[in-house]
Amino acid sequence: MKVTARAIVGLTAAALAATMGMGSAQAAPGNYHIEVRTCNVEDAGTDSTVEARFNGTLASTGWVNLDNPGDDRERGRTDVYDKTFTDLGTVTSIDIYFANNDDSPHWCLEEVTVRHPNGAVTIHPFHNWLRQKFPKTSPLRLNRA
Ligand SMILES: [Ca+2]
Ligand SMILES: [Ca+2]
Ligand SMILES: [Ca+2]
Repeated sequence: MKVTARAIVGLTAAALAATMGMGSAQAAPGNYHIEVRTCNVEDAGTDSTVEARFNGTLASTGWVNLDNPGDDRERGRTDVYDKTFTDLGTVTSIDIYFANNDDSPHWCLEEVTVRHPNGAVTIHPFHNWLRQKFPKTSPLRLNRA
């Protein structure tokens, strides 16, 4: 009975993959929609340099500079970054490089969310302060909720 049920699940997944035109080949690069929320408390914002590395079940990105035109990471704001990555699978963690430099460096980070090309969303909460440098050799790791 168990074996039968498992076989049906397997078939369904294969049928779904075929329907979506994916097959067994690696999916093409796609858009990852990243939202970075800064807490709404005094001095939460920062002008520090922030880079991120996205680790998925299939691959990791390199370091990605999170810097839009204008002032990123201000108090109570959500910064949106659209990046094209090869298929990462499901993003399981995000590594944060934080320089702790420039104006009002200490940063209160609420969470980071990632919407995958297939529409799935992963949430990476922190709800805490970054008050020190996190170098690339020892970054802050945000696991998936
Ligand atoms: Ca800023
Ligand atoms: Ca900027
Ligand atoms: Ca600050």
